[in-house]
Amino acid sequence: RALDLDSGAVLLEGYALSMAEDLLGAVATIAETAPFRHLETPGGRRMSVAMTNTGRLGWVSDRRGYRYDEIDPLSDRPWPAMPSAFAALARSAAAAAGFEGFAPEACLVNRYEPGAKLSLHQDRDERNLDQPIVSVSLGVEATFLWGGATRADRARRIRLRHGDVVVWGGPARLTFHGVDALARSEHPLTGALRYNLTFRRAS
Ligand code: MD5
Ligand code: FE
Repeated sequence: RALDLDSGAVLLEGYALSMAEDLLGAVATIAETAPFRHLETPGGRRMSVAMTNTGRLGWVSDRRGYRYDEIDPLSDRPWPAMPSAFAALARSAAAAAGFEGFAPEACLVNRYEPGAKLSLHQDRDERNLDQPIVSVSLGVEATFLWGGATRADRARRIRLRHGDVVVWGGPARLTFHGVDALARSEHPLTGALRYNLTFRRAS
């Protein structure tokens, strides 16, 4: 089932369900090379969401700011290569939402433990804002905050469940958004954790 959330955003309910176990297995493999870590914000705060990346580019944050980097600062080596099944899933989901030819360079993997959240923000570190962002939710369900063009706009609350995929493109691309503190809950595949894969074209 495809649901138009707003101009540009399409929720594909359960789109990744049949692949979820394989995706989680691949995430575990990625984390052997590029472990999950709590990045520091430019303001010096530790993010409650733990992150890693796969693909040519990875998103990082530190005292110097936010950026995409080819090198994992923990290992000083390139990020682990993006599994072909990841790129294929992102490409087909984007096409299902009307974005043909999506070829992600970066997959940011977010890991939420109970209480972890993402404050309202815009994703604007990518050079090419014409390309959508594809996000895949796995494990414990979360409440997504879907705001407007300004931080002050009232946010809608959208439940994102295991296997859901959202394609954020067009006018939705710069919408303020966040994730509520994760409730303490259990999922058979991930225990208390939620994972989110976000596929991006960064350059
Ligand atoms: C998450 N991650 O659930 C979300 C999924 C992030 C982040 O927000 O920056 O890592 S991506 C949600 C998203 C991306 C781009 C645009 C919009 C939402 N939007 O217009 O609402 O961990
Ligand atoms: Fe974001």
